[in-house]
Amino acid sequence: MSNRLKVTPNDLSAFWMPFTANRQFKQAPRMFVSAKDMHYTTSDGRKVLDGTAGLWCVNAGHCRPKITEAIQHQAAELDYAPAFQMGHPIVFELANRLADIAPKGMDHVFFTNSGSESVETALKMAIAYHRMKGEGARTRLIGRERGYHGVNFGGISVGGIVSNRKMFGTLLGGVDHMPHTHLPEKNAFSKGVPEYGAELANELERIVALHDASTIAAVIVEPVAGSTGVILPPKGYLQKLREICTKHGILLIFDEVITGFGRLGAPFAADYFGVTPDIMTTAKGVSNGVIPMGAVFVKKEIHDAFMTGPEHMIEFFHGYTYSGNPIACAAALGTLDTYKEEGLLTRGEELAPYWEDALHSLKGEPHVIDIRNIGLIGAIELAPIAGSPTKRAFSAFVKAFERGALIRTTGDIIALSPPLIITKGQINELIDHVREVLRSID
Ligand code: PXG
Ligand code: PLP
Repeated sequence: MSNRLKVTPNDLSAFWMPFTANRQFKQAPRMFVSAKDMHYTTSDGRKVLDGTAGLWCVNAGHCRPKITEAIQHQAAELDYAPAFQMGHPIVFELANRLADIAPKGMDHVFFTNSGSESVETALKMAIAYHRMKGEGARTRLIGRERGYHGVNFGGISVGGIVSNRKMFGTLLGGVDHMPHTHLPEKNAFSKGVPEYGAELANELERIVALHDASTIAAVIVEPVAGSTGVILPPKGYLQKLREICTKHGILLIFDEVITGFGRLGAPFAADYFGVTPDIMTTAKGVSNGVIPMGAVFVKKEIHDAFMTGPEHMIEFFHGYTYSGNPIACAAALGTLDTYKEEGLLTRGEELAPYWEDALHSLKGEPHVIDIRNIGLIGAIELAPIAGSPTKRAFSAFVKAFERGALIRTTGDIIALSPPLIITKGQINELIDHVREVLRSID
């Protein structure tokens, strides 16, 4: 047995775990020690089917050879190069490769190391862009209730998840929120995008009327909200948002950290919905989650607005030590190669109907009050235990792990988002685990 398998609870105190019930976890740890394709292996040697692609990021599956080899090779050749005022070849190659698969017109890429950093980058770009164009009063940012845009101050300010905000003071000023689009009384058990709610986009007009368009820099939304429990855009909603933004000169930012790189069965949600934003934030699937990386895609017009002034001057005072880190770039190139060879950026399209049927077969199982799906995303909403919200879903999570499936829960919602290499047989297996779990919990 290797040393990694000998971790005991006594070793667990130093690491303050992110978004985790630390005390509970450390009493009954759940450890993964290796992974391959669709499965993790636990410290007690059990195989666990990955129903969540890690945290929505391992789109090509685990320990894929092209990615591993690319990282190994790069680590031995050029480990790090300064990100500011210096370059290295593969960061340019990667930017071009990404621009090639991006929605038409989104042809410039700024690298970050996470979704949270991509969001901060996009918000700063939006405000600075307007200033570069002589509209320096456009500083307001509009987000949405229940939105998740990472955990940094800009992201939680435009985000709309109460527990991610309430402990952290006054946040950014000048931020408003549109209502979310979760309407279970009208849309419960919808297959794919729901019928009702497109008119909620008109709330943006109300906010514009309140502040005047000349003060608003950008609107940021997740095309499909993931973290908050999978909230889909009603039919026509995103198109409406696009129209209103265009009409008022407001930039539209799609936060595609989850929806990017094939999750919906198209390369990006912008492709899936036929709506092109002005800025698109990504992370996760760009490098298959293997090495931290994020990428912000921007339209030429936005990029070019910065390319003025004396040529020796820095145009955008922003960037990270690890922006375009060579090993992260190698991982991303290996990831793009794998996506291409296996058609993964569109594989979800073929599988989506099968996935939809499998998920909706859970209708009628104990506790289930709604089922939602799109591409290779699914959500099963459970009735909360009276007085103990989140407890029921958390027991489902633990039971599923014990049975051999990794699922994700947020509130009382089970979210599923398997690697895009999942087979039909594995879809059945995953859904059967969930079915048995629902039948076994209180
Ligand atoms: N924007 C969106 C839309 C996201 O989903 C982020 C930004 C932040 O990315 P980083 O890389 O900073 O975590 C995210 C991340 C979950 C879950 O289970 C979702 C995320 C992260 C961790 C867990 O729902 N989304
Ligand atoms: N804090 C200090 C003291 C730093 O010197 C730097 C970067 O040089 C940062 C924070 C930002 O780090 P990063 O570029 O990795 O985001």
